Amino acid sequence: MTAADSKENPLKVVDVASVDKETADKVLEGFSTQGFLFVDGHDFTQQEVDHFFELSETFFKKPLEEKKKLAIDKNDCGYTTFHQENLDPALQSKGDPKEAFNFGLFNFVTGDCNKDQLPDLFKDEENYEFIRKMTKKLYALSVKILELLAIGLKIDEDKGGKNWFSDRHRPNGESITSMRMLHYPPTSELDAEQQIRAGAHTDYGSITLLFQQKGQEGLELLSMDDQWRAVPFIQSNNESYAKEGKAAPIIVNIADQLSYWTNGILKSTLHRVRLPTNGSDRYSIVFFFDAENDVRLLPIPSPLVEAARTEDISTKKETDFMTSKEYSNMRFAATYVNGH
Ligand SMILES: O=C(O)CCC(=O)C(=O)O
Ligand SMILES: [Fe+2]
Repeated sequence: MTAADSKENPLKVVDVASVDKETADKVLEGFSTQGFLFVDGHDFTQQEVDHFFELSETFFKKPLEEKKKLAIDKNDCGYTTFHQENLDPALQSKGDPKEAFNFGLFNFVTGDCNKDQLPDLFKDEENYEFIRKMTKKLYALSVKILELLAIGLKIDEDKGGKNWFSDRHRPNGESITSMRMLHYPPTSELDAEQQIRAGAHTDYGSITLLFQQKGQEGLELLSMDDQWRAVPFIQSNNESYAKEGKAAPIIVNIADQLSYWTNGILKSTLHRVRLPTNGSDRYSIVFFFDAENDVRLLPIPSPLVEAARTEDISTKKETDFMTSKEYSNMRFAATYVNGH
């Protein structure tokens, strides 16, 4: 058995129900070591998560031709089909055997997104209302995590304190934040050799939130001892959460821009999706949260981040620092065409 086949959970579980120093320290500890955490004490119910996945399955079961009509556009919204993306071109010559639907152009005040490009299924009044609700909850949880990080990094109160990051991820700001439904069909329907379903990669933006379902695991990360480890589906340690109908803990990871911005204190960890041959379908839902496009990646007023700086910035002007948009353009150019 390799490390990747172990069912043991390699990640810490942190309950973020309250935003305080103790929680912030735990969040910082997890993100500055493995770069991934299970977040519990969130606001999602199991019913909501199940319904979200039902909508995703209903969409992906539609005929390929119908889905292809919604092909991904310049805003990174829409459908990408099998082998269209390649997260690890060095190892995966054919591209990833997966399909995806991206939502974007969000306004998190209203929860609205790129409605014009959505399939009728998601435009349906009730379904659209539901998607808006989920979008707002994803934003709220992401902001909470950024607040905890700002507290953990000891950002000065008079420099913005716990709001330092969230002020740069405002609900109606323009950003490339996207929400993505993913489908990995069983390998028997594709090339039986292709066990790697999303090649090894790191995400681009600030943080990523990910839902995977029980019995459909497959996410693996490169652990601190350089071994691939599976991230299992876990239930909450807090029994009252299940009684209240809360969903299981959610996977959250740090992405490249936030790692870069914090001088590497927060770790952006390589991960991939590997599925057994002849297994079942896998569906996952991912929220890639990014800073506003125009935000400059200026030095973060944190003693911890300052202490980790290796470059002399004393002669740098404000405009010498990249904007969030410039950073992501640089990353997109370095890898592949669409997606995170
Ligand atoms: O499907 C998953 O579990 C992970 C997908 C992923 O890492 C990504 O799309 O960036
Ligand atoms: Fe990823």
